[in-house]
Amino acid sequence: MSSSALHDRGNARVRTGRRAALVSAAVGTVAAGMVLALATAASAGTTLATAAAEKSRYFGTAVAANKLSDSTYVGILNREFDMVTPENEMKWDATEPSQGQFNYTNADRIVGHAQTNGMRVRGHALAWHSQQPGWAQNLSGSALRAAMVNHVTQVATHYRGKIHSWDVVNEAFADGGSGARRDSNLQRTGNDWIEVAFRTARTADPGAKLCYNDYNTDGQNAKSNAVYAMVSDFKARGVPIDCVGFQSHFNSASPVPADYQANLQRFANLGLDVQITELDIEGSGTAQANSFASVTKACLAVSRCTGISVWGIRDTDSWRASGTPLLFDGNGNKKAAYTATLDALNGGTTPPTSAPPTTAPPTTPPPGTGCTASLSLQTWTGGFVATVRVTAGSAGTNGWAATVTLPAGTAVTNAWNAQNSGSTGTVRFGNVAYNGQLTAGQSTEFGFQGTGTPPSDTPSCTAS
Ligand code: 9MR
Repeated sequence: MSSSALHDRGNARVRTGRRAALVSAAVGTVAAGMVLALATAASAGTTLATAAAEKSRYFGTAVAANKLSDSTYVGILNREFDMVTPENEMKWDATEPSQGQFNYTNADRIVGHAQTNGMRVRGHALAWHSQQPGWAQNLSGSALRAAMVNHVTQVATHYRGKIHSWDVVNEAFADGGSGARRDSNLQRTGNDWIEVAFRTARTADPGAKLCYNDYNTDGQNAKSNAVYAMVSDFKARGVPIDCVGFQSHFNSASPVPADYQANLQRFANLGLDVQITELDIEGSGTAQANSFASVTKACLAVSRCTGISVWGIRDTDSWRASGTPLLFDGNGNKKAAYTATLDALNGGTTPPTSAPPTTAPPTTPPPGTGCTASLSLQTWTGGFVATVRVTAGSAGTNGWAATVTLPAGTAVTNAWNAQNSGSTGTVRFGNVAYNGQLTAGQSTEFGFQGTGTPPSDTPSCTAS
């Protein structure tokens, strides 16, 4: 595949999503003349990840390695999310505390947890003025430039094949009306430091989408205009950039801008993906819920807005816990903001979960034996990403497995929304907890990344 085709591979991604929600309605008239309607939304998502997947998007969260031993935290993480961003563990100070000495212990724990549970990973962040180790803070000029290039190469190579998207450069523009680059030791190495970081990351991991990520760029303003100009220039000159991340940290002094969707759209129109990368909104109750809903709807309205990540799970996990800016309270209970976000993902109001008393309960389809699978590919020299669409037969599924035959020399490096057995030869991908049950005709997608020659045969599918 040509490099321009690779850079545009987001266009080729399967975006058909699942079929629109299958809604069966039973209308009954009771003696009192009251009409009751029962709606069972067979394919409305009941978690953030499944609801987002219905719209061919991911729903992610920042994760802290030291919370992976907290069972409440992990329970919510595994149930609700299909993308994780290490909150601090992949930053320069964490991964290269001494020059040339790399430590991946905590980041590897998060990546391992994601892989075990069928989630993907947003890498954060390769080059940033903040959270640099002391030795890098004391470097300048060509020594710092060389250290930055080596850091990007080493970290992106370590995680090659395991990262959905990398925040290659974070927060490189100044706040306020100047539209200037932020002054930093990296900026003082020369204005080309950003494109050098992107080219270096592409070489190290050609399968990852490469993002520029920033805050206060969520509406049209001097800062986002400056980022827009840089991205336009990169696209024009062929600098490898695939996505722009909008952090979306909001509070009463900095609310969701009225032109949020328009701003996402103008970046998408440059021919790259946009992602909401660090969403949190201080507040409570209905006002907070409405803001989360509007952000979610804005992403769904922009076809190249490929996913939303919140910046933590419970309010108490937040970097600004006092603002209670997240979707779960400190006890792990769903807040109004959660329900509003889920409803927005489902494109309306969540249907009732229990039937009115005069109507028959929804029936669970009996276990069936049929499903089919289809394969679509994005390829580059030496590697590929495969998307497999599993569709249930007339009996529906309680679980499924798709089997893919790989050419000799080909290996799976990472899978999401499925768990693989083996990585070479004949590889079986089984459903994960949240996507095994499909109603008749319903589809779900999983993916995997591999090195070598992509598979060419249609996967086989078995249902249980
Ligand atoms: O949430 C992160 C917090 O734990 C760290 O102390 C802080 C240090 O800079 O970084 C926080 O995450 C930031 C992210 O990496 C980049 N965008 C802003 C986030 C909130 O400050």
